[in-house]
Amino acid sequence: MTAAPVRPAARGRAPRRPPLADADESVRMSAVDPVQVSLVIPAYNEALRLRGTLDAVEAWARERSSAVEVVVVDDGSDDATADLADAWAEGARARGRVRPVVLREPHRGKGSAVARGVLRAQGAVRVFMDADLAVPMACVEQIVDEISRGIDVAIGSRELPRSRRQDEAWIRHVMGRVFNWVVSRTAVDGFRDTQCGLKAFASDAAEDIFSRVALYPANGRVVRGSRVTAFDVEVLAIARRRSWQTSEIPVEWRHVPLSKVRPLADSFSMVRDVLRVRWNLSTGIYD
Ligand SMILES: Nc1nc2c(ncn2[C@@H]2O[C@H](COP(=O)(O)OP(=O)(O)OP(=O)(O)O)[C@@H](O)[C@H]2O)c(=O)[nH]1
Ligand SMILES: [Mg+2]
Repeated sequence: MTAAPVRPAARGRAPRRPPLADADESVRMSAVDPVQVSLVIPAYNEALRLRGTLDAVEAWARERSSAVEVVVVDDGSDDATADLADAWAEGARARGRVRPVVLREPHRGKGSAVARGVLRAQGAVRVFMDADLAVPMACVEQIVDEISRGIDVAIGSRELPRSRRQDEAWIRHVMGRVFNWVVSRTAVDGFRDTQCGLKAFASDAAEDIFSRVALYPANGRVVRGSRVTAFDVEVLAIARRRSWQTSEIPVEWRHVPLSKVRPLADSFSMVRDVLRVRWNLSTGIYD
C-alpha cells in the first residue's frame, strides 16, 4: 500500500487565480513586469520547424496585455536550432512583446529539457508545447485560461469528444491507444491522452512536480539521439500523488512532418518508463 495523497504543504485548494488581463495592443513588456505566462518549448534539431512556431507565439503574445515569457530549451542540437533561437530572441527582445530566454543544455532528451525550462520559467502559468505547433495557439490560450480559473494542472487531449486529429497515420493512433491502456492499468488512471505535447501548470504545482521527477530530471544523464519518452506519464503520476487538481481539455491536433519519434523503438522504452513510474509510486519516492 502507498501512503494516501497529501496536498503539498497542506495548502488546501489553490486560491483562485485572477483572470489574465484583456488584450491591449499598446502594451510592451518591460524588464520588470512580472511574468504571467511562460511558454516552454523543448527543441532538438528543429531548425526547420522552430522559427514559424516562435513567430506564431510572438503574434499571440502581441494580442495579450499580460507579460509572456518564451523559454526555448535546446539540448545540443546538431543543426542551427540554438543559433536560430538566439537570433529570434535578439529580435524579440527589441520588439518587446515577449521576454525570450534561450537555454543551451547538454543533450538529456525532451523530458529533462522540459523540466529544466519549467523550473527556470517565472510565469504564474507555465506551459510546455512542441516546436512543431501541432496544436494551434487558440488551444494554448484555452489551456492558459484553465489554469487562470484555478486548475493546477491542465493537459491537452486528442481523445475527448470535442478533440480533432488531422493527418495522423492510423497505426500511430492505434499504438497511442494501446499505450494509454497500459498507462491507465499500471501508472496513472483517468486520463484519456497522457502524451499530448501541450500541458500547463500553476507555478506552485509546476515547482512541486518537476522538482520530483526521477526518470528524466532537469540535471539527468546525457543521452544519444532524440528522446521523446514517456516523461509525461511520470509528471501526471506525480500530480495525482501530490493531489494537484487536474483537468483534460480537448485540442485540435495535426500531424506535422519531420517527427522525432521512432514508433517501434520508442514504444518499448516508453513502456519501460511506465513500469518505472509504477515502481517509483510503490516505493513512495514522489510522496
Ligand atoms: N530538447 C529536446 N527536445 C526534444 C527532444 N526530442 C524531441 N524534442 C522536442 O519534443 C517536441 C515533440 O517532438 P516531435 O518530433 O514533434 O514528437 P511528438 O510530437 O511526440 O510526435 P509526433 O506525433 O510524431 O509529432 C518537439 O518540440 C521536439 O523538438 C530532445 O531530445 N531534446
Ligand atoms: Mg509532434
